[in-house]
Amino acid sequence: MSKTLIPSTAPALKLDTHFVRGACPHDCPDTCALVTTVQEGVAIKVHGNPKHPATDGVLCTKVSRYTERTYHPERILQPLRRTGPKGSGQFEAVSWELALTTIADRLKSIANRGPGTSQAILPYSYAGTMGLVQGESMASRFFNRLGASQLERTICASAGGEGLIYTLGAKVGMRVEFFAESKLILIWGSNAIGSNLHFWRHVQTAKRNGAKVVCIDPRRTETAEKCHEHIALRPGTDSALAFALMHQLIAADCLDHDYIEKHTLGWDALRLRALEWHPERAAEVCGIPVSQITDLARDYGDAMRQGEPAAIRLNYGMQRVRGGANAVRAIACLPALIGAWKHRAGGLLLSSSNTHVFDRSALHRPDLRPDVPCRTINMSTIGDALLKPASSDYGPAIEALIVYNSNPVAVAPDSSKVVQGFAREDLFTVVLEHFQTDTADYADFILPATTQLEHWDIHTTYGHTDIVLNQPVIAPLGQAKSNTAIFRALAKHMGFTDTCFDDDDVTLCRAAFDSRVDFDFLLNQGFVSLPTPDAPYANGNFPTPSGRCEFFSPRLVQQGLDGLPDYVPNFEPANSNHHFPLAMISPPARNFLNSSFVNIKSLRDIEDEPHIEISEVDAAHRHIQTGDRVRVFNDRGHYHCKAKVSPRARLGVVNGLGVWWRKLGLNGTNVNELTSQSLTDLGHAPTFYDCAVEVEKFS
Ligand SMILES: Nc1nc2c(c(=O)[nH]1)N[C@H]1C(S)=C(S)[C@@H](COP(=O)(O)OP(=O)(O)OC[C@H]3O[C@@H](n4cnc5c(=O)[nH]c(N)nc54)[C@H](O)[C@@H]3O)O[C@H]1N2
Ligand SMILES: Nc1nc2c(c(=O)[nH]1)N[C@H]1C(S)=C(S)[C@@H](COP(=O)(O)OP(=O)(O)OC[C@H]3O[C@@H](n4cnc5c(=O)[nH]c(N)nc54)[C@H](O)[C@@H]3O)O[C@H]1N2
Ligand code: SF4
Ligand SMILES: [Mo]
Repeated sequence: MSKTLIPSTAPALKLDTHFVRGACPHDCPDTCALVTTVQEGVAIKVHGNPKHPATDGVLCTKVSRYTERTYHPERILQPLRRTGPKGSGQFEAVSWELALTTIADRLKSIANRGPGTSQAILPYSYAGTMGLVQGESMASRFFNRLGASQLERTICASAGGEGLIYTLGAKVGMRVEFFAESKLILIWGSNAIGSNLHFWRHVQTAKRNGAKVVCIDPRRTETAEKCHEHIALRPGTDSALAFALMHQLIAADCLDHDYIEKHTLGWDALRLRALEWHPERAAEVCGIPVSQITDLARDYGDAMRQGEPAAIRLNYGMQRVRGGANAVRAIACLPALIGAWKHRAGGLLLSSSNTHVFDRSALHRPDLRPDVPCRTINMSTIGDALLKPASSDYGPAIEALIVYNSNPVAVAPDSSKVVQGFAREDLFTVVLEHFQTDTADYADFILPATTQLEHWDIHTTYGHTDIVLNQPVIAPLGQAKSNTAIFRALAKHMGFTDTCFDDDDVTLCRAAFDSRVDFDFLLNQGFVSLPTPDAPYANGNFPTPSGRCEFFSPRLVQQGLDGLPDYVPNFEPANSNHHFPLAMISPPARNFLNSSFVNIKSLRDIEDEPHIEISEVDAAHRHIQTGDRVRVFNDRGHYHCKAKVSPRARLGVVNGLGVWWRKLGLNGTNVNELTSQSLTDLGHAPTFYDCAVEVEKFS
């Protein structure tokens, strides 16, 4: 991590050097504001914008090397057509005209069969870029106009998101900068140093001012190491811990009765449920000492007694299990119990993404959809979806798949099914990409997409509250086109005459917030901070139907579900009696971003080789030593990697850091060969970290 001030500390610059303001496109809560140095038309260095408080001139290692990504020798810079079998990665260069005409003809042949047949076409995209314009603007318009199947975008955050919305009402929480003033910080299901670096800065300030910091994570991460206390619970047991904390708060009467009375719903019912959770019971479930629970409850309660702010940085790592949404619901009740929200440095932050809502309809144009019912396909079960035949329930089999901003063959669970689906000879697949990823290997056509240095975009964030603009730094390399340009061109080839397919990218950037944002100001400064309340729930005003923090959710009852949060055990509770006795979690490697950057050699070298961390005891049982090649397996498949006997792994849990490209793995697979397509309690999200395995030495 290097802090660079521009231009004061920059070396002597040539006359034709200039700087362009931008935004980091990646799926990361920090949404940094960038400044790129351009020399003689070449982007030579990407820095953090020192004027943007949330970025503070600092970027993570990955993105400070962004020019390596843009100018990478393996960038795809012309349209490619498949020449070998699917998955073989053999392609030939073709012209844009040939690619677009062939793709449009194929899509038309599906769409023109009759009403609703376009549902055999599926877009598949996620957050390769978080930009509102290169994300879903022109692409959504295109698929809406076409009447394609809709994609339920659940692969990351929808369980926790739902949990939060049913409890607090929206993805709005504490402002990240106020963590610097907190006196007790719980970092819960988050490896902040690895994946939320700019939040960690505020933690360091708080620590210097005497705050106590506790990390709740099965893995002893680089973050956990630097906290005062690390609670290494078993994966998927967070709600048990939350209930035991409530139990202790009740027992010690460390409750803000006034806040509970005025601003919450369902306390009597929640109280009874919490009283079932003696710390001893939770300790057993979580696999941690009772004292860690009672000490944490004491600290949390003391914060209230002493009028000091207690804050929770919850993150998505703890909701990738069967009970992910229930766990978020239980944890999101805690701040209200002690009235922590009354202080701007107290409360909780999971996501800030609802703080400034952009004009989705203006960008996506759902009004373009034909007036016929349309199905939705869940991206998290793409393996099963691709393998399903036509039926009256399901509708037509998927015949065409258009992938952009995502690498599903590497990142979606239960890869062997995903690969089987992508390998279908009768499936027509188009992939818009920078690189020949595992997914691109299965494409009929690969279309070369621009990187963030080559296109316009506008960004909201889920970790702070500013809006950041991205201006192009250089012209598109080779024949690359932005996603918007590709979908505009496809629309023309389909014969779509709607004028919205003429909108250019600056028009789209402006449409996202319309008059709410002064676009000239944004152009000049690169980011804008719109007014947001310092303490959103200090006086209640929760954006739930009741206006209260809903411990008990009448909306869930209406759906036939439990109105209260509960402990929902994992689908695959690994234990020593089990066939597959180890629980595997697969959190991100620090120098990759999901599967992005795995092909950047300088970053891959830091991450070494695909590996699994295993505790000393579990390794000894299996005669495994660091450096051994191991086979990690369950009924779904097997994954070969190197073992690291490591204090980062707790007893009974192995950490298979992700998400490597399959083709760079030791046996052509990655961790998702082992994960399942089972979905979470709410939000239909994947359960990546609810996965039982066995590990053996490979000989
Ligand atoms: N460097 C880097 N940064 C990233 C990413 C990346 O790949 N690399 N990915 C980005 C994306 S898409 C996202 S969604 C975020 C993800 O970042 P986070 O929301 O922080 O989620 P994860 O990194 O999945 O997991 C965070 C921590 O949760 C722990 N964990 C796993 N299971 C459990 C559990 O059951 N309970 C608890 N309490 N903890 C658990 C993991 O060990 C991990 O250390 O980060 C973003 N930032
Ligand atoms: N086992 C396991 N699996 C996981 C996770 C885990 O923790 N463990 N994490 C999950 C999470 S949280 C997430 S969010 C998903 C992420 O899954 P994805 O959203 O698929 O993220 P990436 O793997 O980064 O792949 C994004 C792709 O988009 C491409 N791309 C970037 N910008 C552009 C652009 O402007 N145009 C086009 N056309 N392409 C672009 C990149 O080159 C990259 O190949 O993975 C999930 N998978
Ligand atoms: S990945 Fe995150 S920390 Fe790194 S530059 Fe982008 S927004 Fe900042
Ligand atoms: Mo994610």
